[in-house]
Amino acid sequence: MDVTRAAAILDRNWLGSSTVPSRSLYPHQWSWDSAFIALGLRHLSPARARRELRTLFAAQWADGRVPHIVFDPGTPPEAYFPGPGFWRAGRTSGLVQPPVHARAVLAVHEAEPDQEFLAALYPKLVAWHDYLRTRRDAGGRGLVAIVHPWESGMDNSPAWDGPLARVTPSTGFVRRDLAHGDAADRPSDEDYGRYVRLAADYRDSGYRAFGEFVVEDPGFNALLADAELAMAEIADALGLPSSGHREAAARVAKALQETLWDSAAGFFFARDVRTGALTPAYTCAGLLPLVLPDLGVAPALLATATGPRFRLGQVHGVPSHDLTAADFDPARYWRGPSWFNVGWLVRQGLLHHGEHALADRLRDDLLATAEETGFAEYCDPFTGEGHGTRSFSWTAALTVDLLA
Ligand code: 9YW
Repeated sequence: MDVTRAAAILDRNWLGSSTVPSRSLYPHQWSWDSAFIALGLRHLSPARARRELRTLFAAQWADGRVPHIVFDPGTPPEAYFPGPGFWRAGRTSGLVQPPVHARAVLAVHEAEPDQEFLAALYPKLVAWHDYLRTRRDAGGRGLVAIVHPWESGMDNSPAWDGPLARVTPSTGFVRRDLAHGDAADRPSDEDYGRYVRLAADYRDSGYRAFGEFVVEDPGFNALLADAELAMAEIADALGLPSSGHREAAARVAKALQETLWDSAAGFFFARDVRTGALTPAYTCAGLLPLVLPDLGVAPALLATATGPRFRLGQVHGVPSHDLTAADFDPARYWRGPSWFNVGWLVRQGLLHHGEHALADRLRDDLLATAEETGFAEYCDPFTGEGHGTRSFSWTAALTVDLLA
């Protein structure tokens, strides 16, 4: 495959200072999407990759949070729900998404060194991670808690079913997503009602209070630890002390292994902070700690990844949910299908842990599936059939990165 088709998608989805995940379904800028998009753009136009990240960080809040959506002023408000009128936070939402940005900033700099860019983004990344560390440690275990399923980036993950069950769904709103996506591929109405209720409650607390959904997600926290490792490299490149970042990464990695690792299961589970219990679902978020090079439990986690629950290397991509679970659904969003960003992250992890043959197989599969599905949002792990929207930006961008 050559990069032409993927590059054309990124061109079509470019708004002038940022990229939409999808022209139809997601017509604004999303936080972690922009980081993945920048990883691809850096090979096509480093200047555009820098612009993508600068635009996102221009919308950073005074408290350091990087909002999960930055609304495009040129797009009609009714194009996406919940839009700016719902959030009442200027041109952004008030939630966050996984902190993959430091890794992206570093990678963009490596593609084309730019000290000015790095120096401008570094303090913003420090403030972002400080916000997570100081304002989100709801459980007091040195881990970040998310306050909404959207914050995980894996909206309807089965790991959220328990904590979400406490939330009374909102009604009386109109879903815009169903106009652009097959209802069988999207979250259910009931889940969507709960998302809206949680977001409204959080908004009404001034985006401060921990509500009914408070969860320590292994994926989010592993990506924060990895981001701190990237920060150490950024600090080195800027000639600044970097040891604080390495220690921060080690602290999060230690807390992950001490509090979310289940050695009998060989897996990382999310913790429901309200009950204190681990949520029992094996989801792809529990595989993301593989991105950490010093992960002591990596051999056991790799055994789970290649075992019957995820069958890494034998199915398409990395299934978002346990293939053996009764509620595994190969088409519905984060309840089974394989997503390309997770595949890309797990491939990084395989490389860190010396699994080169498996990493190559995963790469070849991701590239073939991306092309065959028209750069779908996600795919059926068994058949490779595309689901969700097509011409999806991070699928295209990560294809570009894998081809580089
Ligand atoms: C939604 C934009 C976002 C991603 C998330 C994904 C989805 C938004 O789309 O959430 O409307 O459900 O779950 O990870 O950032 O691509």
